[in-house]
Amino acid sequence: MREGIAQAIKRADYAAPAYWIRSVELTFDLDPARTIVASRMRVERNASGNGGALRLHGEDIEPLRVLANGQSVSFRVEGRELVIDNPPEGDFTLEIRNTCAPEKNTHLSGLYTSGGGFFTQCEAEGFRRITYFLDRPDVMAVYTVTLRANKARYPVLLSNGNLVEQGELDNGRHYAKWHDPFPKPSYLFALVAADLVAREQHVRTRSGKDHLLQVWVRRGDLDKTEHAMNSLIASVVWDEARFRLPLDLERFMIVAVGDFNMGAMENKGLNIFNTKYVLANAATATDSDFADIESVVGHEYFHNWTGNRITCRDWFQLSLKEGLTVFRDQEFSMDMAGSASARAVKRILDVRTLRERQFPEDAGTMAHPVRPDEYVAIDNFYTATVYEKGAEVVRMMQTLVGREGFAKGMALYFERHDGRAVTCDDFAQSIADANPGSELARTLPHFKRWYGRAGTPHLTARGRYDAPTRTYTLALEQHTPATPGQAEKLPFVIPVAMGLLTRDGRPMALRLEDEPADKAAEERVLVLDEARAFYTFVDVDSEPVPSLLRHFSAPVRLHDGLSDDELLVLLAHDPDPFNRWEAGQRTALHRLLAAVRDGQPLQLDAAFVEAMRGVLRHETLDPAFKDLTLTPPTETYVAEQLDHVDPQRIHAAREAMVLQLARDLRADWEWAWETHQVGGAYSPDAVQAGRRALANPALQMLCLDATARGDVLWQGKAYQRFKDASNMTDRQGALWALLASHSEMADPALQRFHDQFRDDALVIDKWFILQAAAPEKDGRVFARAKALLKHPDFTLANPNRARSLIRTLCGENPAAFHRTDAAGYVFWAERVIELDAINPQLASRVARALDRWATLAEPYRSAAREAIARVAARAELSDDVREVVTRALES
Ligand code: B3K
Ligand code: ZN
Repeated sequence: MREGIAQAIKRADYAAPAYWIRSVELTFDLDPARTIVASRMRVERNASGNGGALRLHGEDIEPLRVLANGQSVSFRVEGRELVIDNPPEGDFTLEIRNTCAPEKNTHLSGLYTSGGGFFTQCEAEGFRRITYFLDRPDVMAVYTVTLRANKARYPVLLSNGNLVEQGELDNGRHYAKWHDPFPKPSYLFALVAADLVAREQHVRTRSGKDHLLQVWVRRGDLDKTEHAMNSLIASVVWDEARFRLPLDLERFMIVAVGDFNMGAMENKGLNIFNTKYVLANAATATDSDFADIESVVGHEYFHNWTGNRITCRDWFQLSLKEGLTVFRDQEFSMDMAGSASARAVKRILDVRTLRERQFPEDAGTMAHPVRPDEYVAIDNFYTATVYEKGAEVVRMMQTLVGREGFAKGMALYFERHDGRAVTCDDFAQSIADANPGSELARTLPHFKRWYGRAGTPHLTARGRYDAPTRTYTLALEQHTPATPGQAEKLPFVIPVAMGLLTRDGRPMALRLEDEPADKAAEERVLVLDEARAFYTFVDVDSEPVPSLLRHFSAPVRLHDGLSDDELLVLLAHDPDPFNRWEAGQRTALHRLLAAVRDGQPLQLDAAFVEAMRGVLRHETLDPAFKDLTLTPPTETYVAEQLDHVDPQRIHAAREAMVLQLARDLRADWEWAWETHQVGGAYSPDAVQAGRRALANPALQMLCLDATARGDVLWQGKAYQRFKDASNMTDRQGALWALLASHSEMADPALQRFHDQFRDDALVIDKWFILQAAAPEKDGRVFARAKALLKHPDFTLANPNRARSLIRTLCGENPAAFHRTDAAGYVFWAERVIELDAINPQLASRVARALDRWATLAEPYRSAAREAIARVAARAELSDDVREVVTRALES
């Protein structure tokens, strides 16, 4: 545990290092209790620096010996640094031997053990937990790595780059030597030593070069690697086709590990993955698991160019690689999805994530810009803002310069910066410079406010139709609320993709005054770069319904004042499927908010129910799209619309809405269930998955309605489906139907599920998630979650397992978590404290569950604050958790 409160690190203080490390040879004698690391570095003085002491980072490691140019040199350890006050003049060789203790490393940062093997995680600052180094991304070195270990226990020895040598040693040991020709920052270093097996495949890139792809897993898991391998091959092909970016390595490896803090890590040539994003087969993984694997495999692979070849100058620039790479993985998944409606489904899912995770972050105590200005613990800034909002910023650039223009901009970015550590400014400049005359080039300095300013802009739109002149004037206005440390907000550059529809749903030609008649299109992008602007459309024959912010063209909150009738026109006719979905969500949201505000039981009107029936029965809409449209906004999203949040009221309103939709559309759900069954062999493709995405919720609605009426017929059918399902999507769907309808058959089903999958950790994670996510009723879900802490399969030491129960309950089940007796907050505080002693990164993620405490209504608000204060009062806290709770209390 770190001592004292660490200082905030500020972006404005960036200075190039006084020394560079150009190459490093590492030798590891791997031992779980005491690993010896020998490092030999070529150190250069930075010509533009002042020299002085050489300060190397180091944390939780012990120095044994330090030599400079082969001579011993005096050094001291000062806090988390090893300081050499008088290094030799000129360039020199520095040799350091140190030890670390992988089996004691419960932080899972640095070198640690998992399932009997050794694994590393170095981003952001894990390398310093392995050896002393200039552990900062602008120091790029060529690595040569020798691993030595017991051969029987660790038959596979991997590191970055190419295998150059391997052989036997005394005492049952062996070694392998790896060389990575690409200079890289220390955060991309990786090693693996374990008993693993690989699925292998060769691919040929366009230049005719042959590359070896490997997916390494534990023995027994090979039958779950086909999808990851296919996803990797698809990623290689896609990046070459879309951005002309080829695989630059002879071999590319993915290794799965069961204990991992996040999803996966893009180490050069040796990606290390959470098993959750590798292992899948029809029996154990759902359609969305398959989709997630494809996107995470893509994401890490795409980092090879956006992140590894061009990396970040400092950690404030994290979105340079993360925002861009999320954008790339989103585009990849969309291109893989195929049909226009499958693409729209993906876009809707991405926007839903943004609005449910990033919007609250931007409005809460941890609000920060896409390029933050300061941090205490950098691991706290791997956030939805840096990732998802960062991706939206890149997407807006693409919108402003066009798809071709964006590809040209990427090419210029690589031409200018390949092999270097650069900034978000460098990226934006490249895209703009490749597109002179574009709206991006015109607005660039203002556009870059997206990087520097936190907070979600509110975009207000008002239209006025003037029948005599046949004109329609649209007024757009923006306003961004203050965020911590940023009171004043200047206007953002907001691309607003839009169209106009007639009241009977036909698209209108869009011609602004002063534009030639032949320019009229049915969709266009307005670029709002001031606080307010007016756009007058001519030749408008009747009062239109505006369809604004199509495809969610900017990460803003839109207030267009559309009536229910107008939204229903969009729901039925908008050519943009995103806005069609959005219109449906907004009609539902209006009703939920009205019920929450009045505190009256929610009663749906016939018009809404009929509109939903229309969607469900629609002849051409995609089933997955129907499911998204028929699913009301989540409780979290509803809460985000309110200044005083009563989570129990929101829960009651939403439950009532779902129940009425189940009841009033009973016959339609039956039709949906019967007509969307999938026969034949399982495939996770969009067509099959789409059918299941509607059939399973239909089953849930039928169970819900029947159980509420005391009829057990559908519960029986659900149980049967649960037992007989030929794939995990259907099995889990049926189990969820029983849980969500509070059926008495849920418990036997859970028991059976556990018995069947007791040896599959990822499926047992699902078992915990389902129970922690179930809709709360009379406190039963919370009570069960508490009891599950004592289940023999539960452990805080495994991040997936801890998240399955704790984060699901505290972060994703508001009605179970926010209780009038404050027991949820007590549970939260206890878990944060327990976890922090084991794994600060994980603890800090859980701590974020109370980010939005200040908008809670009483009695929740005071009780939440008290729980946060209780955590903050602890003397022993990691920087990670300390930063989160301190910021929470400052609001
Ligand atoms: N770059 C890693 C994330 C590292 C998180 C460190 N706390 C995975 C990714 O974004 O691809
Ligand atoms: Zn990433």
